[in-house]
Amino acid sequence: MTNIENELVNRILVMDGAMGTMIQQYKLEESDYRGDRFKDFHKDIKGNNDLLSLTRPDIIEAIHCDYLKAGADIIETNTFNANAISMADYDMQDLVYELNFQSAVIAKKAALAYSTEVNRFVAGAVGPTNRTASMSPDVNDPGYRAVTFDDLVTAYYEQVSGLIDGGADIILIETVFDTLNCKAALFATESCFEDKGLRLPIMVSGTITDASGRTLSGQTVEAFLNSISHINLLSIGLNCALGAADMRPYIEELAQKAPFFVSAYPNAGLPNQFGEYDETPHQMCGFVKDFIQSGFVNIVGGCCGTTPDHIKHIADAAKKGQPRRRPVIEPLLRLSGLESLTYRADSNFMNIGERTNITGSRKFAKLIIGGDYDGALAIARDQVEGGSQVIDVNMDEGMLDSEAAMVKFLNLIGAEPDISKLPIMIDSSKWNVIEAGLKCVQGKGIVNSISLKEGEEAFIAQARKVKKYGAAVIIMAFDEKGQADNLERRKEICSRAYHILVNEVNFPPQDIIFDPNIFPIATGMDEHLLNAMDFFNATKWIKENLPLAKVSGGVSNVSFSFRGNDHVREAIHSAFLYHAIKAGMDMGIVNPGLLQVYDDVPKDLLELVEDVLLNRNELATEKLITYAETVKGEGKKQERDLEWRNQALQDRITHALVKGVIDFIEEDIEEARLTFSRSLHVIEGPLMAGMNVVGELFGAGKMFLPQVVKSARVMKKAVAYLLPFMEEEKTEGASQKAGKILLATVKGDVHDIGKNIVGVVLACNNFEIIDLGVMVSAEKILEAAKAEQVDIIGLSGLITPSLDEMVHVAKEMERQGFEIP
Ligand code: B12
Repeated sequence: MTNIENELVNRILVMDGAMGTMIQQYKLEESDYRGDRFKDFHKDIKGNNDLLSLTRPDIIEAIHCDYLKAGADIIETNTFNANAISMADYDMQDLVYELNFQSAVIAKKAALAYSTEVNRFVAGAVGPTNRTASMSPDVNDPGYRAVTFDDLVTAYYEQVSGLIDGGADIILIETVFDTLNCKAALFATESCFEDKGLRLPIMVSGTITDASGRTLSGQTVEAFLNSISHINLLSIGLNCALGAADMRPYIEELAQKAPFFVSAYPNAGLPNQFGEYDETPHQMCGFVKDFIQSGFVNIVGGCCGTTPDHIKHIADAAKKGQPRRRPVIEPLLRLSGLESLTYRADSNFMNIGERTNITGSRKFAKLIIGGDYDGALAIARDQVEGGSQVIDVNMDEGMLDSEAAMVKFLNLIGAEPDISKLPIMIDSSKWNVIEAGLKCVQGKGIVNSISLKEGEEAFIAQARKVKKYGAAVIIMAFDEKGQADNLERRKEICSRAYHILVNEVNFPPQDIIFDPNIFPIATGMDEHLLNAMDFFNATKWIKENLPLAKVSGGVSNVSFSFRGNDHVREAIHSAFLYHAIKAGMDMGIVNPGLLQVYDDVPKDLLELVEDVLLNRNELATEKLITYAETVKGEGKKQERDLEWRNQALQDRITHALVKGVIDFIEEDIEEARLTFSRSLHVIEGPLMAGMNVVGELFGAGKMFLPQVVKSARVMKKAVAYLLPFMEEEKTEGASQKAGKILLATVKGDVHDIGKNIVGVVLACNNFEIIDLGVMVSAEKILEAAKAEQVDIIGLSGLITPSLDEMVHVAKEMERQGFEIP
């Protein structure tokens, strides 16, 4: 443990307060900024506060000393804007190294002078620059970027180099409003450490810009955390924008989820209409004390508007408090786009959308080659709406500058929040395309793929880079001798790659995903007889022997021999996935349009398919091919097969839900309605029964998310149909309002069918319903509950983490003194 880590285990450390507002008090003029050295400089430089480290070091040192006297343990260098990109505004980019070096020297001198009783530390402050790498400043050109990842890395490298050489103890990347800028700063800092042969602790502090609870570039707090957790940070936290009061829920979230120490240095409240901060030291300290008492923080301090007096109050509170204990965080695969995606054991199979893969989708290829990026984006959006949880992007096409196409498409996706909320899988067989893609995504995505094909050296170099950019990785079972085509080779290569990654590269094992090669079945060649079985067994072996590693694969490949025969292909995909998931397959690149519900595959076809997959009899391939001849091209026709319309009512409703067939649901629901005394009973009876079948199939790996999305649509249509009848059946005589109920599906959960039904039923019983929708944070729920003065709060949520979220809401209710149920 480093010196500062030791201190943080034992006590809460205090950061200093604002530099800018302190400088303002000196009422400096242009001549002060210029000093002797820049008296003839060709541009106005008043306001370039970082320059004062060269022209008025006395003032900067005095401010540091004021904060140290007030009790700051960590002081920040006067270098917030001392990078080539921001300094270009003053035409002073050539001074960057010197500015950082001198600022660190000044701060270090002050810190040492005050390190008599306790250690004081210097944090080299690295600001966000004045440009954003993941957003376009031009509304007419959303794919444009005013700064690239590489520009930022160059600028940050120079800055960090000066800070280290000048004696900074910590590198502090702060006021992060765009996580891609932050990732570039982390990349540069790591490179600088490598080149100098040393390591300093790194602190990162983001900023939540408004009530949306997101960064300026649109990430939630957890997505931000996931995006930068590839670096072993000293601390993560928040500063600036919000005052302490509004920062609370986000600091609380970091306190629960971050494996690092947590810092908070808010502004002195929100600015008034003159842009000044009014929160007194006493008021601000009240909020900070609450952070401390709640066990949220390890480092506290102040940002805009805070003064040595604020810091003195905060330091007094910190002395009396206990530091937050870092929680043990379960090693799960944690990805992010604008939102986070955590893969848990009970997450079921993870679907990776394959339609934005130029090698797999002719339609997408045509659009990209024809330059129709809007059309290509529409395909990506379709994937999201269809239930994909990760979007695979592949631009490997001979006719194309794949690197440029990857960058352009990812930048365009970045401007579409409804798509970029998901993590991205950057898919290419060319390393340069992968690396170009990694420089465009602010979230934590997945690289698909690297392998031992070109030997260990290249593999290690690429894996190190993937880790440094902060992505999970798919490893193809491929080595110097070729692609693994039997069980033993799959085991040998995956095991070798795993041990290199974990032991030499220090790659987090939960971020390693193997693709043990899905090869076509029923090719007619003897050496392919075990293609599916070898994949299943390899999957099982990987899950049992390579701890925390995951298994993925490109599913469409398995049915390659039956191109043009969608009926058979759909059956093969469903049966293959059923067995692969049972063996432990975690995720796959799938075309939801070519998937059937396992239990719905005609029994004769299923048997033939499984005979081939499981290599159960010698004539299996021949039989399947013969069968295939009889049903050629029938894939889509199946849906129009209306045989099921002759079944009993419950079976028809279940069929419609399981198959996602929306066309007849109103007709069937009407029939059901006439047989029940109340419309609600149709929901509670046949519809719930149908949904339970969906749930069972989904849980057993026989149905997949894109199909469940369709089921949900059918269910919603059925409920919507019943709604007017339910209103008509309102409890008679109860004309008075029965009370006001707030309903919400908790943060992190999208399930709302049940909640909506509850809302309808209650409304029909004369309750007034305030429905806040899905993914609603505790703060929003309680804010609305207060504003609306509701009588009851009703929460919904169906996934395991929602239980914790509900507990959290209940605790917040207690803390805020709610007395309603
Ligand atoms: C439909 C569905 C979806 C749809 C949701 C669409 C929508 N707009 O709601 C989609 C496809 C989006 C979906 C996504 C996922 N799902 Co889902 N989903 C289901 C499914 C099949 C049915 C849920 C449903 O609507 N049932 C019908 C309604 C009417 O019943 P209900 O919700 O239980 O509501 C009743 C009561 O609970 C109660 N109630 C509900 N809310 C409230 C509120 C109040 C105040 C009160 C008093 C009562 C009440 O009254 C309702 C009426 O009786 C269930 C399986 C199941 N059997 O529950 C899985 C299920 C809930 N999903 C599951 C999973 C894993 C997921 C995903 C994580 C999958 C993934 N790999 O990404 C994602 C989660 C995304 C997220 N962040 O939330 C798992 C959860 C496992 C777990 N323990 O965590 C389940 C159990 C499936 C399974 N067997 O594995 N899912």
